[in-house]
Amino acid sequence: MKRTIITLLVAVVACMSAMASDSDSTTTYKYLAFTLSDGSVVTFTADGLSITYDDEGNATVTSDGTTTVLALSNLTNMYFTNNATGGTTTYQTGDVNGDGEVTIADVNTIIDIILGNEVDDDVLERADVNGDGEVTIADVNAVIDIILASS
Ligand SMILES: [Ca+2]
Ligand SMILES: [Ca+2]
Repeated sequence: MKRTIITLLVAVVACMSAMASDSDSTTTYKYLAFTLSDGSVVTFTADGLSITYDDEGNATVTSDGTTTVLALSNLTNMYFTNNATGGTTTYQTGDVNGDGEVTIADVNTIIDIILGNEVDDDVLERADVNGDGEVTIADVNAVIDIILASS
């Protein structure tokens, strides 16, 4: 059990430092989510979050004035998310930059990628609008089609 606790602690520290080093970018996660062994997900507001571990194998999570005790043996996964109910945030097709709407800015983001500019992996994933596995001018056209269809 000690090994599990240490592994979890390392994971938390790694996530926290990833968040800290990310502070210059627009990626800030709002929630920390735990997947329990029954497949359900519990989320906690990441702001002001504190997690402590005790000798009985429990993690006590304090967030937003609420304290929740979770058995470590019941946890199967932990990740940061912007979705209050856990899981990955879903974006509408063509919203490459993830700002909630499909606009010319998404076209520009795809063109940037085609020109070789580095972007986050999730942006790169969404940039393949037509889902053929690569980011090309065809994806630019796909986004333009979406913009034209909605206007
Ligand atoms: Ca967008
Ligand atoms: Ca594509």
